[in-house]
Amino acid sequence: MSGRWRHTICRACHAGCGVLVEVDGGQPLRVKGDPGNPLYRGFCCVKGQNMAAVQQSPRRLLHSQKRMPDGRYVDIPVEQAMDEIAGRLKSLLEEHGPRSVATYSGTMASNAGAANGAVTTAFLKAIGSRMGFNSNTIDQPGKMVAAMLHGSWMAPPTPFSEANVLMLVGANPLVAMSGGIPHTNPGRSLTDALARGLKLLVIDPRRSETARRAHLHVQPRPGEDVAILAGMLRVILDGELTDRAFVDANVSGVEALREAVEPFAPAVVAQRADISADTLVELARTFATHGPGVAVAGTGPNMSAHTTLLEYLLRCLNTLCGRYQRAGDRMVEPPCLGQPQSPKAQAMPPMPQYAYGFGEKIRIRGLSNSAAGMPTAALAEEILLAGEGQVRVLISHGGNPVAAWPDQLKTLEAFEALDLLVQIDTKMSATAGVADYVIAVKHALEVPGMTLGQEYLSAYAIGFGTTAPWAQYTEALVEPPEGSDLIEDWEFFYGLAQRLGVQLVVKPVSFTGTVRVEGHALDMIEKPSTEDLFDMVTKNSRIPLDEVRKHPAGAIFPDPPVVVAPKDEGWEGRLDVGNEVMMNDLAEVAREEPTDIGEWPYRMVSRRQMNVLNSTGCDEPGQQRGLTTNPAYMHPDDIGALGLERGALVEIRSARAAIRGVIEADANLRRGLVSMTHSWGGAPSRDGEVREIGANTGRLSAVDSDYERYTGLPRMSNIPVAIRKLDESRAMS
Ligand SMILES: Nc1nc2c(c(=O)[nH]1)N[C@H]1C(S)=C(S)[C@@H](COP(=O)(O)OP(=O)(O)OC[C@H]3O[C@@H](n4cnc5c(=O)[nH]c(N)nc54)[C@H](O)[C@@H]3O)O[C@H]1N2
Ligand SMILES: Nc1nc2c(c(=O)[nH]1)N[C@H]1C(S)=C(S)[C@@H](COP(=O)(O)OP(=O)(O)OC[C@H]3O[C@@H](n4cnc5c(=O)[nH]c(N)nc54)[C@H](O)[C@@H]3O)O[C@H]1N2
Ligand code: SF4
Ligand SMILES: [Mo]
Repeated sequence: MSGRWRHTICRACHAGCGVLVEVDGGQPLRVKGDPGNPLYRGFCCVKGQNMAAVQQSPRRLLHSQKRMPDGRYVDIPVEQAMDEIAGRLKSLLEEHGPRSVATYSGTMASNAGAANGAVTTAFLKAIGSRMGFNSNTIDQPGKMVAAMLHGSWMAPPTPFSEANVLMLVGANPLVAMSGGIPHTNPGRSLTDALARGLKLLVIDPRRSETARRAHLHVQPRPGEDVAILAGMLRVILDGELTDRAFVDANVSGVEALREAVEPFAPAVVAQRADISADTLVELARTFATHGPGVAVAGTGPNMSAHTTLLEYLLRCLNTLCGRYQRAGDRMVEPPCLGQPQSPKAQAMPPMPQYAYGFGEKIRIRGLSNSAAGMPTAALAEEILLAGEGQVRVLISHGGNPVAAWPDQLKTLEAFEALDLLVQIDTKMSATAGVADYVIAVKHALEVPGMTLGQEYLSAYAIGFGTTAPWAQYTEALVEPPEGSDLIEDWEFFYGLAQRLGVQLVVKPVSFTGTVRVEGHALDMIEKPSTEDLFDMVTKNSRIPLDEVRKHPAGAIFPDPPVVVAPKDEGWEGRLDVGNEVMMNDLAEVAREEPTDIGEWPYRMVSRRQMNVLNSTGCDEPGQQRGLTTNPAYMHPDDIGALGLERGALVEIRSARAAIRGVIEADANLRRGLVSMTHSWGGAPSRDGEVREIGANTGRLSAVDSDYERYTGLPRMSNIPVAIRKLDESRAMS
């Protein structure tokens, strides 16, 4: 390796690949995979490869921006911006109280800086606001809520490296680096696993990149996943295919579940989901009898209504089949930079009081905090509703609400009504374009990084994470561009706290919540460094950060090993597969009538693409590969039946709103669908530029009419739509 190549962590998505970057004269030239990396094994996707270009992108913000009364944005020194914002915050806090100030942390908040989350949390606490929102509740919030209703096994689920069967419900880890297959080079991981005999089952209305490698790919109607899982559970219970010993010792509620899945006979489910009854039985039998292994769901089915019920039934499936590590098993991915864990082969019983309806209430549709966090999908309405408690200030960082939140028109209306909108970003994103201030921040290569956030993935949900205790630290490798005036997200919150005269206390990160950790009061006069913060959030970690710092290429830290302890003497905790609220919801689903297609003959379904991360990268030529829009993919026969052709301009209309789309063919789709990536495009005023900037599918969702009652998550996939050809010459004017 030439001296110019340096090891670093890619921070262009959550996967944290260990990569190599060529640095010359203080500038990054190229980024590539690290063939010597034992876990990522040379992997680096197009987003990672483009990191050097993004660092030098002409579209990058090098100075913070202030919006002038005429709508123009002008450069403003960041210290002055913080003075002005703190001044306005102070008077708003005095007049309206802490609840009037909300923060929103998006995907890049944690991807880009490992200390950002802890400081944002500390800031809210210091000013006394509980209005911290993040992207979790517009993602797969049912995962956390279901865990509280079902209970959690206090040791990990079956690790991927030991799985004989894997079932993916609407997840596409080969592209998303998300659940199901380790995010550490998923392609290679899957190839190896298939070679050792893993059976892969995929349920997805699209023959996704991952589905193409499955033994059994079921291509149902979208939105019928709850019925499919209930049908599988019925087959498993009827056939006595459960792990009897495990269930007898650790599970309650089996009879209630048996009764609740009764209406989901294979023939009934087959009819609803438009699959064959034999296939459903095969799915269930294969999953139950080819263990160990796990079942995992992704965003598609979570966003197609019933996120909590879906995730609850998935937990029931894994639990009835006993898909957890047992006493004496070695934990494959114990935390390194996170707090130590002591896994035990026993059930943490349900805590329904912490599932939903607790903590901070919002004034919208009876929603409140949940195990997944505050309901982001209702924040726009909370901003719009006048009266005591109204949110008047939003500080958004590492996220892009105008592009990513469901119901774009509502979001825009709300942001218009805010007293103050601050967007912390690297670019003039869709949200930056409507903000009062845009705080310009450093690029990942200009700041230190560490893999603490990646460790969270295995704690996030069953089937996430990787196969080894991996940790890496990287220093800042290049200086910010000359003449720029940039900070990090956390420095903005620190700067405000300083000016408001409040004390910040930062806590080490614990993923289980079972470890009590002491906070660290920051010096509010001498600003700490990012390195200082890294030390604070990793204090008492299983592997000291200083040890990890000695291995710039990253390393696996197996010692000391962490082994699952036996059940405590007299422990009585049980996992519950018969939660009453969930069983009632299931009964409701059983009673659902097939929806009348009426004026909405197609269904809009979500998908992700490798070259962009949500809205990040859509505008980067190095990632676009010539495709500057997010096409509206349809089955070729549907395109023909509509009298359209590839490249045609269409209007896609839901009951809520309409967007424009550019038609593209995809024979991997079921008929009757439009499959599009989210977070492209701009506000309605830019609809004419659909071929240049894409279209915003979020606009098709309605946050207030079709949403889940526990988390507020609206329908963001499987949205009924109509499609109509547009006259190009008129549409573009
Ligand atoms: N219709 C539909 N809507 C969806 C989804 C869907 O599948 N369908 N998916 C949902 C999901 S799962 C999620 S998680 C959300 C995502 O929601 P968000 O996290 O709100 O959206 P992103 O597009 O990821 O926002 C990233 C922002 O960070 C900025 N950025 C890039 N690099 C940096 C950096 O280094 N520092 C900082 N501070 N900012 C940076 C980008 O310019 C961009 O503005 O979207 C949701 N919306
Ligand atoms: N390259 C890249 N990676 C990403 C992201 C990105 O934007 N780009 N985003 C990141 C984020 S924020 C997240 S949350 C994860 C998400 O990771 P995943 O959940 O794996 O997301 P997708 O790749 O969109 O896969 C969702 C699949 O669900 C299918 N689907 C849609 N509707 C339904 C339905 O009703 N039922 C079923 N069974 N399937 C359905 C879609 O066809 C699609 O194949 O990915 C992360 N990784
Ligand atoms: S998957 Fe791509 S973007 Fe994500 S960390 Fe790895 S190289 Fe970077
Ligand atoms: Mo997400």
